[in-house]
Amino acid sequence: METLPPDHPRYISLLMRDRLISGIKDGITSQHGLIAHGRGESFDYLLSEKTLPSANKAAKSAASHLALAKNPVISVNGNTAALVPAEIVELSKLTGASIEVNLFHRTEKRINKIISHLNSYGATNVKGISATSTIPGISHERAKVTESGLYSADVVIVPLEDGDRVGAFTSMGKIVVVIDLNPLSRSSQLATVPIVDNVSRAIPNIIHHFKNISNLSPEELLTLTTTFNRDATLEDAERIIRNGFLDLYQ
Ligand code: PTJ
Repeated sequence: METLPPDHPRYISLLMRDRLISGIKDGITSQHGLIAHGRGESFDYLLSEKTLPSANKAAKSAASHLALAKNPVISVNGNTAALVPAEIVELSKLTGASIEVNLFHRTEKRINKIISHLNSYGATNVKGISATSTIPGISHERAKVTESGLYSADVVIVPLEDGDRVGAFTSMGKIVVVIDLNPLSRSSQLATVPIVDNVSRAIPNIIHHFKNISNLSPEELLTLTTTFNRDATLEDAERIIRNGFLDLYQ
């Protein structure tokens, strides 16, 4: 849109659409990304475009995993790069997590454009180009990862992921944090920590929690991760999507 009035009731939603359309024009986002976003929007609408308390707990658990991690990596695709570039860079700097570009519709050209885009927000050493390692059991392009990044990571953050790779990552013994508005997607169902929330709210929320838990001991952080109940989180989101948000207050 030429001018986006901030007082428009659907300002954030329109802003996110604008970012994706710019992402396509700039060669960052794939056209499939628009379809994926529309699917996400419909779930978000049913969640009243708000972060559920259960998703907030999941974001806190994700922050605790990041604080305990030795080699955390944030996987970035064309949608995430267009929607939340500044927030991804902030989370990476705050937590020490690497950023790795990893695409379903992979081209070297698009990877380079995404890296340049993230660099313009202050990122350095974004991985993804020399992806010479392969995730076992994955036959599509998302299998291609860097040895020092996604291959050897102990904790991975994967927004808008596909279920195959989430399953493969967990089989490799990694802690997998999935951000996906669909609690029934295979990605959400297979995640160690499913955050059923919009990536535009989930990443800032992980940042918020990471700052708040920075003075906790490793034992306290571990307790935050072990007391998190992934099944209850998924059930809660599905119940609210099926029954309506007001159900929360009954
Ligand atoms: O950039 P690429 O080539 O890696 O491609 C990225 C897309 C997103 C196109 C690709 O991964 C894809 O096709 O994804 P899917 O299989 O459509 O899955 C997208 C999932 O993310 C769906 O479950 C959506 O509900 C969810 N989703 C969409 N937008 C958001 C979202 N979840 C959180 N925040 C969003 N903004």
